[in-house]
Amino acid sequence: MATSLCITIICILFITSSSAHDEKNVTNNPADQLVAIVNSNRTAHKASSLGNNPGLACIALQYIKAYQGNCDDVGKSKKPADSEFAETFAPKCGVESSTLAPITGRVLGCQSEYVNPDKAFTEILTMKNRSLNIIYNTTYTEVGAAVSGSGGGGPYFWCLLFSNGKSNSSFLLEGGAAKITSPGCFSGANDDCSGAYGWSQNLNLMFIFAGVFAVICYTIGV
Ligand SMILES: *[C@@H]1O[C@H](CO)[C@@H](O)[C@H](O)[C@H]1NC(C)=O
Ligand SMILES: *[C@@H]1O[C@H](CO)[C@@H](O)[C@H](O)[C@H]1NC(C)=O
Ligand SMILES: *[C@@H]1O[C@H](CO)[C@@H](O)[C@H](O)[C@H]1NC(C)=O
Ligand SMILES: *[C@@H]1O[C@H](CO)[C@@H](O)[C@H](O)[C@H]1NC(C)=O
Ligand SMILES: CC(=O)N[C@H]1CO[C@H](CO)[C@@H](O)[C@@H]1O
Repeated sequence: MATSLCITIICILFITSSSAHDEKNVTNNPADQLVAIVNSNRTAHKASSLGNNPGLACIALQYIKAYQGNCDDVGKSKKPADSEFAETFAPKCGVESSTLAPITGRVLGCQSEYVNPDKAFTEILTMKNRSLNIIYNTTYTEVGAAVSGSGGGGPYFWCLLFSNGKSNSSFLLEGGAAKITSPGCFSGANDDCSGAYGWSQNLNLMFIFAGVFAVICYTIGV
């Protein structure tokens, strides 16, 4: 009895640790993973694959921050005004104002628990059919994605911004790199980012706990 329980736990441990490893290998950034999911779903729906623009993605992170961690405000009339993109979000990122292009699509989702980018896409961002219509719109050329917990934990916001600006010449960053405005991750910047801050620590804690459990098991079982 104790032995089979032990084997089950070891199996679970093995599966969890190997899937966690896979996740790290993709690009180590949930915002980049989300862009990859969006592009694969777009091409499956005969829409083009979009450029992953770090300037636009950094603006997406500022967009999230404008909600100040209030999940309940998502989908209500409290959404930031269009003028804030140019007046507040772009300067915070160091996006050159002369390179701003129209933001023609935005999708925002929020949930109290951290989920992986696949789940975020299917459960949070595409829950409403209206969001899918936005994501599959054929007029875009670029996308920027961001994910953020409001400092040290949930709720977790996921944001996609779309634009029809010219690739490689819109949302350009002063000095070529976005100002890092943690907590949070944004896509296109080639940086490792452990997603919503606090999540990886929880995962590690879980491993330590499971490890202790396995040792106890071992002592009882054999
Ligand atoms: C999006 O793509 C993923 C993987 O490519 C797939 O599992 C999922 O069903 C797709 N979702 C939609 C809404 O097409
Ligand atoms: C796609 O987006 C453009 C720009 O926002 C909009 O004018 C157009 O109606 C959208 N198309 C669809 C099919 O939703
Ligand atoms: C969303 O679209 C699918 C098929 O396109 C339809 O079956 C479903 O009822 C729609 N859901 C809502 C909430 O409109
Ligand atoms: C943008 O830059 C990338 C890499 O520098 C290049 O591969 C791509 O062709 C460029 N796209 C356009 C539209 O100029
Ligand atoms: C960035 C990184 O570590 N990429 C690796 C992911 O895993 C594949 C094969 O499993 C390697 O070929 C990559 O180098």
